Amino acid sequence: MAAAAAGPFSLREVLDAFRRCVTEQREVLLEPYLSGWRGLIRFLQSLGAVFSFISKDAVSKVALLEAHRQQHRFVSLQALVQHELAAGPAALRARPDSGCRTVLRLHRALRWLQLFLEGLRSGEPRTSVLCTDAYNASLAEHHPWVVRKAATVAFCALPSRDAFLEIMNVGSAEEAVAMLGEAIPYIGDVYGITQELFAKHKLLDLP
Ligand code: 1PZ
Repeated sequence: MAAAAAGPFSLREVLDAFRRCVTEQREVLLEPYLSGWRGLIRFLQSLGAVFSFISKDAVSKVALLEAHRQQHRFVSLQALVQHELAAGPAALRARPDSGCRTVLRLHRALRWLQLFLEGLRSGEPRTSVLCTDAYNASLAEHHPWVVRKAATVAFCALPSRDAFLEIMNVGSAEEAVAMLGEAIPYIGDVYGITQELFAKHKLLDLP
């Protein structure tokens, strides 16, 4: 962990974290989940100040979840959900700082990521188009107009596909694309398990 943080950042760390997330019992482990998010945030921060309103929100959500994880010693997402549901669904809905509503925001963003990475892999050179399409198919419906507007403006500042593959820092463009092919199913798996868990407990619309 410390060694990885000392070297130059590579998006491979994010792949490794999401790979470690899912257990044989199909539980989502919180420690690698939050590590994966920290890696994504560092990557986002390296893209420049235009994205800082996005990374700031992600940073605060990861910090809240990390505090919950440490306070209650949650190992898995399932344990967190179980714990918060024990107070009753009404109490959970009334809490603006619950782990569940916070995970739900990151969960929706993970769907964006999955779609965006699939697009990047497909070869479409216009990253802003890929990003906008992925956003409109995932997060946009959950955001008010002003956030959608700001996000769409920021997307125009995205580097080109080639530059993007390069700053991922996993080698040549071919190697970067191969890594995406490897990473997408892991991210999809985490997304799918979380979606099922939240649907089962009727948590997909937590305010
Ligand atoms: C590579 C380009 C990055 C584009 C990232 C695409 C996502 C755009 C999201 C715009 C979010 C704007 C900031 C604040 C949003 C919050 O209002 C919402 C709802 O939270 P609430 O207000 O209910 O507490 N936050 C979110 O939806 C979570 C957004 C997390 C975005 C993380 C993106 C990580 C990107 C990794 C890049 C490799």
